[in-house]
Amino acid sequence: MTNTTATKKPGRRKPAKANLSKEAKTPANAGLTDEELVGFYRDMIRIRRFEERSLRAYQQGKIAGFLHLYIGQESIAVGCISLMKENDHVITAYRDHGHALAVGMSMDECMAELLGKETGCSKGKGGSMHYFDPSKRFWGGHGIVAGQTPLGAGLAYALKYQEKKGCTLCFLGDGAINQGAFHESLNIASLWNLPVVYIIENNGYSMGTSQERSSVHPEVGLAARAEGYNMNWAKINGESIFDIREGVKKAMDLARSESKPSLLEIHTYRYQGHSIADANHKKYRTKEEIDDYRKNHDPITLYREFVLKSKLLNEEQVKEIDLAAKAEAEQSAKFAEESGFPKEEDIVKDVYWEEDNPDEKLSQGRIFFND
Ligand SMILES: Cc1ncc(C[n+]2csc(CCOP(=O)(O)OP(=O)(O)O)c2C)c(N)n1
Ligand SMILES: [Mg+2]
Repeated sequence: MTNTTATKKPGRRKPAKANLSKEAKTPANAGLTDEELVGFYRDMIRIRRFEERSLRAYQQGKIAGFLHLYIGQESIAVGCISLMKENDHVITAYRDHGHALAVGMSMDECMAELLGKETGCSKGKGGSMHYFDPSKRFWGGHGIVAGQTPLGAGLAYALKYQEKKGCTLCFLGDGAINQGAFHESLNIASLWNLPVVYIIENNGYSMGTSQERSSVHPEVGLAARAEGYNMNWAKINGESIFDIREGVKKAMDLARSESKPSLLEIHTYRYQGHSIADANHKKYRTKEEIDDYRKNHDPITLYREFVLKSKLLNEEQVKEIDLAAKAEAEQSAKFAEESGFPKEEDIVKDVYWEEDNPDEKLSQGRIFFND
């Protein structure tokens, strides 16, 4: 058998440099109000400042367990979630702080969750990887790589079953794309025409493994795997919030109007290690690579240049937004520290819905061993 691809190593291609002034005029963005445009800046900065403060809390020994930071990827959560309407849902993996703040969860409840406090969004029992807020149609925060992808298909199935015009945004990392559950989800989503938009946040690494070393990568990109499932796909430059909105809106419209799924790949980068416990992240990538992204491709820096250039904000106002985000993050750390830990007797509460609602129990099985 001749293998024509063996010598090719296309790897992860960096997309062309973003031109935000031009991209702001594309159909998904042209109608945005000044308030909305400024709001994107505020939302991205709030996520970054919240996470920087959470990093400090971790270093101070206040957070137990994992802390996966989203710093560098903020444009994706903010851009995609800004397109959500009333019947749309969102679900993601463990790198979930950005998505949670973007759907409108408060810094207080998010920081308290990191510290394991009862005022946290998951009552202190979920931690960094398991933020939830069903009232905002935010279904987590999942620690099993690709575990959220069949759930994303299920949320979309529910929409279709209930004949609601909506869609589900299901985020995953580039490392999740080789999981069997993900491929089963793509198959069933396409076979049953489910309104789900799968969004690969391609930050180039799965823990310490570069994407080139873990995934067969067609020249056109990872999302092209959707071809095998007869599914719509696209590759998007994550350094531009406008490019993100333009590409994602098309997929969301397709899901809402024709109940068709999509697979999108958004190129991005994480500056921190896989988690804060990943102290060796400069060993599997170069300092130059990190510096290049920070200097030339950072989505917040590029967006700040855009708002200044288009005179939406002046330097002073930009600084004010930043200071307000820092103050809010600081206040959330205080709130979290002053909150109490969950009570011992509540340990099995909120674990199984049926345990907390025995009168509405549908199943007959035993829930706990000592029942
Ligand atoms: C099924 C499963 N296998 C392995 C792990 C351990 N693990 C946690 S995160 C991770 C890497 C995932 O990388 P990626 O999907 O690119 O997401 P990113 O961390 O870059 O956001 C691995 C292998 C896990 N949590 N679940
Ligand atoms: Mg990754």
